[in-house]
Amino acid sequence: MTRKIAWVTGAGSGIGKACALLLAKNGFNLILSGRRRHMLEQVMAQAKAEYDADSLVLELDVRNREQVLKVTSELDSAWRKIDVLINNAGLAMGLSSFENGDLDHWDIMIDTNIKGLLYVSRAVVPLMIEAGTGHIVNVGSIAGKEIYANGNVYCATKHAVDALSRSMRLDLSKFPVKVSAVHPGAVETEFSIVRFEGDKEKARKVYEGFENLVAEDVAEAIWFMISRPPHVNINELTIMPTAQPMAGVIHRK
Ligand code: NDP
Ligand code: 8X3
Repeated sequence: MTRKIAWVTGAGSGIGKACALLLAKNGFNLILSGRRRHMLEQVMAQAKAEYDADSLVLELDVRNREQVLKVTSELDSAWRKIDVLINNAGLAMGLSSFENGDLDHWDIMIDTNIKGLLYVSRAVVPLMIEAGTGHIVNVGSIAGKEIYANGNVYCATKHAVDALSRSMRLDLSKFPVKVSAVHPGAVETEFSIVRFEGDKEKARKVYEGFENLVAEDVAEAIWFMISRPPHVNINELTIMPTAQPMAGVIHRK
């Protein structure tokens, strides 16, 4: 049987990497995109060695509209029937009260989390419509369901992901293309290291004194959504560490 194809954005680390490997384990070939080619190539090698999955590595910044449209339109016929798209690439930058917000950080978050997700989706959706099937999973956040102190613009971008997920589902279900969203709480990945611009000590403290989620927890939730039969769509799923009952509240020992 031919293997299905999943495109995972931001596949070189964290949740994206865990999704890619779990999908490979479950019989998918992979399109792996992100800006750091060497990280993607490591995932490609692991997916091949452990699960005999083939991968196509795309060094791609989701903010680059022309590049996103170009690489998608130039996909070889063997890679054009994309069964699953996981819009995972995203980031937080900074954790400042609104009046101190860094405008460059705001631009990067808006360009990546909202516009990047839109560019990739807009490029891939016609291929799914042509195939008459497809499933898009948007990685939102608890920050897209609630707000927390100093989360301001990151929360706004993830609220946009939530609204877009619902809008995309409304518009695309007629083809039928499924759209789901997963909204995780705190997951220890490169997320906080990126948020604090490489300050690993500050990032480590975010996860101190409680059991955070790991990337594989989120990947398993996403796999549950992807593996439902054609007539079932999991619209959204919020997944939190038990010690984090809501955004911004963590019970630490
Ligand atoms: P990571 O930093 O480990 O992963 C983020 C991935 O996104 C990286 O692989 C990065 O790759 C990629 N990426 C970032 N910017 C771009 C860009 N402009 N173009 C292409 N790829 C990009 O963190 P996570 O795994 O935690 O984050 C994955 C998603 O999960 C994000 O959308 C995040 O907002 C969301 N999330 C994370 C939570 C957490 O607590 N960790 C909780 C809730 C949601 P590269 O740098 O090579 O491009
Ligand atoms: C990240 C979730 O709660 O760490 O999207 O901000 S949280």
